[in-house]
Amino acid sequence: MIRSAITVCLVPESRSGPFVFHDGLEAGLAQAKEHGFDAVEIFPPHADDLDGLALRNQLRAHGLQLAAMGTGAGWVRRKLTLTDPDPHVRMCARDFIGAVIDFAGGFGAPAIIGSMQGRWGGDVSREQAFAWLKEELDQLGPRAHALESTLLLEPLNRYESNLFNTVAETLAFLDTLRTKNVKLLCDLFHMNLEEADIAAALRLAGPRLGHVHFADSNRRAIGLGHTDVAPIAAALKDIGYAGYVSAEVLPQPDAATAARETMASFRKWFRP
Ligand code: LER
Ligand code: MN
Repeated sequence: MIRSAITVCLVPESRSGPFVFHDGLEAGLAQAKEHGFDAVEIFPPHADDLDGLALRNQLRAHGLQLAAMGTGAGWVRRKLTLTDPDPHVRMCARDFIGAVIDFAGGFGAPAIIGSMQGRWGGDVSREQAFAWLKEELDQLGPRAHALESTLLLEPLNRYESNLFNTVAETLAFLDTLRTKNVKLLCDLFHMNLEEADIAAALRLAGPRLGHVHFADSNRRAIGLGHTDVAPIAAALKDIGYAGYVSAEVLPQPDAATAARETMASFRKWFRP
């Protein structure tokens, strides 16, 4: 069964980012529950800034699950990436992501590698960037596996990364890894920019799809842009997708409307 999730951002520097709730953990959980979501996706400054026991109690009190946890604050706050030419920076990026893997894994949730993948260019050749990313993911994938969790790799649009922009390119890269524990995160906003056919790309991902960012063409809540959702919902059902569709969207026109519209679309397409 496909389940619903919504984003809670705890990073002040990402206030203008594509996250619905920005008013702290407790308020975010309460609002997620109020709007009927099954789970939250949390974007923390660092895993160490979270209290695992407190989060467990808060999630339980609201009847919510942890869907996934982002690692992008490592880039936003410290400019860490897994493909930086400086080996110390790559090591810090690995540590940052590793801490999120360990924390989220305790909740049965995956960590997300989006902007922490970085990009090639300047002194870093395309081949070198892929080699470094492979090296790092072959360490981080087993770390998630040890916690019976997975790691999520998210293809971004061309303005955010030049490593891979499409599902097909990302799958080809995943095939080169030793670890089989890295799954694909498909963000419908990025896919709207990069894929010729979003539904066909989701079908190509098939069982390797681990998470979906449920965003419309303009990165607003699904229903507030021009994405044709019918073939996307049909593809997710046909491939037997049983993960989350998570609202990683701008809080526009406001957070409550974004949450309400997302939930209305979720019920329309996945709970008719
Ligand atoms: C992260 O999930 C993402 O989609 C990137 O665009 C970073 O904001
Ligand atoms: Mn995303």
